[in-house]
Amino acid sequence: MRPTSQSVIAALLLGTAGVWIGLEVTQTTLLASAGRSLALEDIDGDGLDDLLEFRIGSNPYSVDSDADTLSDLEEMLLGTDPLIWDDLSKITPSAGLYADAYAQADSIYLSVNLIGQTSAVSVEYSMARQQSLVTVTAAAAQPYLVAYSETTSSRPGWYIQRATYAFPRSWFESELSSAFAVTAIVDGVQSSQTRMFTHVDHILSEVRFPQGSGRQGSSTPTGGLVPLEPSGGGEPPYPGNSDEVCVQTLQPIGSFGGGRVAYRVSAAGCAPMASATCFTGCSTSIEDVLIGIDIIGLLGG
Ligand SMILES: [Ca+2]
Ligand SMILES: [Ca+2]
Repeated sequence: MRPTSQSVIAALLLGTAGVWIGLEVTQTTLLASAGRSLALEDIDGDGLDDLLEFRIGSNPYSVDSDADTLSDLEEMLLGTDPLIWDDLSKITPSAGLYADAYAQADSIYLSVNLIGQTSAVSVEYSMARQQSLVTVTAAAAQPYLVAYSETTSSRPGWYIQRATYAFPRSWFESELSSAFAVTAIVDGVQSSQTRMFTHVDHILSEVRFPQGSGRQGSSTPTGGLVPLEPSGGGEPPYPGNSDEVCVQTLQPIGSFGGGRVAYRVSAAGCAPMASATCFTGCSTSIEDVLIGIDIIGLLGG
């Protein structure tokens, strides 16, 4: 697997006149059934939490949403789309990393998934906030580990490791923008993924890339805004019932200290994610300025 690197855009919306503005967002609080927390639940047992399946649009009741024999989790690890049938003969096995995040109640859950031919991996976690960058080993992050599993892949000789961490939501609610990076060495190859958070109209949101899966790798600075805590009812939604989003094309226009980078919104809309609900005000965010944290740059990547 090639090492991956991507633009990191976590941010705020800043009006062109220097006045902070926010997109109008209508969000329904996630209502868990009585005594039941959706976080960490995995109804179909495919290794993707129900809320994570909600985030990527896969079917939380099906191990293999597109019935191509690759599980939804393996598709995320291989970089294929869990909603599009793949010809397995054209897929080259490779080591991989997939990291994602969502919020529920007082926690931000970070899901880290690795696939490789050996179970020996090296993982580091980094968190950037407005004024700080902290990098720790997996061992140091242990106090926040809430779930861990090792399973065999459907492909003989390959192994999947999953770790889920719960961090205090207050760490992120108190920051105007923040970012996570997960760096792993699997089968001797380094790869990294980032998740980027911001507040939109006081709602903690994530800057995600089109396709809803969060899979990146392109240097094209195109991002979308999604509430970090999925909207919807108390039950995991069916495919197609996606979050509210605002897909934006961002042009870098300047850098500041602490890894902060300013981007101009040159285009905005929801056409790339037709199944999603567009943020109110998305189309009028053109010419807004976002301030992101380039965590990969801070890490010297
Ligand atoms: Ca699942
Ligand atoms: Ca599949």
